Amino acid sequence: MKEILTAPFLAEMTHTASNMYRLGWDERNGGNISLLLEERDVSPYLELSRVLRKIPLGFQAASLAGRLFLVTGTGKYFKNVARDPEENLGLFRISQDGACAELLWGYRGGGQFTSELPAHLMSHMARLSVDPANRVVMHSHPTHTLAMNYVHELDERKITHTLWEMCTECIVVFPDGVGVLPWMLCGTNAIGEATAEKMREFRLVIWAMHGIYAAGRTLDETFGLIETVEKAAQIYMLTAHLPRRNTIQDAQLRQLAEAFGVAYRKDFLKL
Ligand code: 2HA
Ligand code: ZN
Repeated sequence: MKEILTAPFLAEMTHTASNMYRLGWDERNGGNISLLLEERDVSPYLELSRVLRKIPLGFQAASLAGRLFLVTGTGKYFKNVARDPEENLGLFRISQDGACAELLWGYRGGGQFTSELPAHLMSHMARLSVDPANRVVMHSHPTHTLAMNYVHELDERKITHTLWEMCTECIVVFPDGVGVLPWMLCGTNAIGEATAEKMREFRLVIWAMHGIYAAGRTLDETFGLIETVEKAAQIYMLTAHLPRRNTIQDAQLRQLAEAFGVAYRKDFLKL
């Protein structure tokens, strides 16, 4: 067996968590990441039949039975993931009955997966049903995105439109727009189900006055989605209180989407 700390997927996970912390998106234990792995990626590093312990999920994930996930731990700080991956991350398989996580590595000292696992696994199920190549779900508390929640209407069309207007490339990066959930109690199956419902339509979902969820095929792509929204939200917050002299017009947004060949939410433009 090769040393798991040398696995590329682990390096990428720790690097991503460190970057999210560095950008101020994940204070204290804020934020969580889940990465769907293939058996062939994990088998050089772990004996897949050796289950350390079984942790009940508290919900049904039957359509993910047998799938492997690397997930940040509950109560753990993104700040510490790179320094001690085995304490702060866990790698588990969903049991055949879809009711348990079979821990194969990590959560050292009796830890367990993030309290937001319902939102993560339900979002994986939703995204896989529209994009079989989806591998990542990421949750974070990016500062300007959150600030914008307090001063902008929390309407999907309006918030997406404002974000698209803030940087030329936004409509190319997230042509499908940003979904919005009203404030809800976090860590519950209910917010998980609501997030997953939005994830059928959007790869980005704002949790009002809390943060954002993103889904994508790679850690880089998913990180980039949040990074682009956060950049646009920062520009909005830098300019919202000033007289607006210029803006990107809807016809120009359409021109961009057409030039880059992206399927965009036409109903989010006024043309
Ligand atoms: O796990 O961000 O939403 C910490 C959180 C909860
Ligand atoms: Zn959160």
